[in-house]
Amino acid sequence: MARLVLASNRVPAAADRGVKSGGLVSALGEVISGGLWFGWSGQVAKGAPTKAQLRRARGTVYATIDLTQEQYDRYYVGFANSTLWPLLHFRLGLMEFDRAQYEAYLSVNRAFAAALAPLIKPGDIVWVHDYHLIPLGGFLRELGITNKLAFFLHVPFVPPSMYSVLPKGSELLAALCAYDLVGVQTITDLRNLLDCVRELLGRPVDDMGRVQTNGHQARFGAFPIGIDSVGFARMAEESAAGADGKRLGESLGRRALVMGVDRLDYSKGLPNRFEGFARMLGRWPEWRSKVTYVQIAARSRDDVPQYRTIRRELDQMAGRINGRFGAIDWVPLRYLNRPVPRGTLAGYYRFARVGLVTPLRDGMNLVAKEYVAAQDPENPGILVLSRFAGAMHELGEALLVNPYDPDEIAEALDTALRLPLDERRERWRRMWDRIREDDAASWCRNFLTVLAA
Ligand code: ADQ
Repeated sequence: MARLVLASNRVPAAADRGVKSGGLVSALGEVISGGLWFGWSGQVAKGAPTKAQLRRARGTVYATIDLTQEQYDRYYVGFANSTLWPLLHFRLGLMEFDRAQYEAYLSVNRAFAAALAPLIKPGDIVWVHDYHLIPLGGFLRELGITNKLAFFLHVPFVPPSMYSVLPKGSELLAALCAYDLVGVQTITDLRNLLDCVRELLGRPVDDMGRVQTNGHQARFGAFPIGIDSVGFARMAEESAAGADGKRLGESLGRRALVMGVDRLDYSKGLPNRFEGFARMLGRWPEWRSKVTYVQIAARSRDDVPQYRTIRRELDQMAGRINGRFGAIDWVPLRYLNRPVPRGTLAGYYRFARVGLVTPLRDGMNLVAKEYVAAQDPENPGILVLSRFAGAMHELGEALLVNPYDPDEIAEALDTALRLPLDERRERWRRMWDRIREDDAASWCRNFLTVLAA
């Protein structure tokens, strides 16, 4: 089998290498063994080295490169996270554009291509991940790389009416066409992206999602990412029975647990979720002292101003909700800004009567799948899920909500808490069958099979 070369903005930290950790690492952990993983080291250095640093761990070579402060500010904080991230999450009001940041984005991608090209061997398959690295494939081609090149976008894609506001947006679309295969999460994202290719690049797309440019053919497809469902289920069962689970269980007493787990990001819809919980306690006072909501929101992208703003907003909301509804022996909302080890999280999910996942927009949302995987088949909890998470396509038996409407969230919470056991089992079984079948390994296999075809 051909060697796999992965490129992503961040390469898993040394502590995570080889062990199953979050999202991408867990999805790709199996296929990357024996391969090479290239990306930013996570370090900011005085002068950026032009050669990647190589380290080997458990049969995989990790090749990393530092960024300078200016590259970090303009490429990562700037164009990637202040232009592309808000745009692709339908948040035009938060999108900023600065030509110098775009130039830096291109030049970092060019530098990455120059550092990666010498590491690519004939026959390798190169698989680039996410919005930070859209132009990488085109720059590799310019350096004479003729290997199979693929790209996967983890975030949503917007329709042409929205995408067209992005200055230089057509250049990025054209850059996508340099790959042999471009994958997105859902058929909605695929339709949006192909509409952009048609309307903004003026290129025809055939019914297999293929686009021809100067003799090169790029294929576009939807490949919904999965999790290691069986592994996660096992971890949840063990962890719920262990010390962490016991501690949570004792602290809850007989109260039902509503659980949310996210990166602290404005796309995750946390203020509306807090408000939805508060309205539920306001409209159905019988739930007071009977339900505890635990929200774990690990700090993320602290250098982007909007992330600091939302953190302040949530701190204040949590204080207000607890001040208004709390009792001497009951804290309604427990709000933690820390990452929590995966095993511990899995156990917490299993305790939760309700998994509350209400992003305003999300490419997929793996937390929704993890919550389902973690449930006890005999007494499963119920997922409350945003209609605008990619996971909605596979998890239609969840209670689906419009995350922009806190009252709808409140109503769904009340319904979820009252749902009888046989209905919870029925809904859970269907979702579980689907995510067990469409897991991380099959996602990788499908993608690589289409690429090879
Ligand atoms: P994210 O936006 O990071 O991913 P998500 O899909 O939910 O969102 O994945 C987050 C991962 O981090 C999950 O595995 C979760 O368990 C873990 N995590 C979240 N908060 C945590 C915390 N406080 N402590 C520990 N772990 C935590 C991007 C896209 C998504 C897409 C994924 C994968 O934005 O839409 O689903 O990539 O393609």
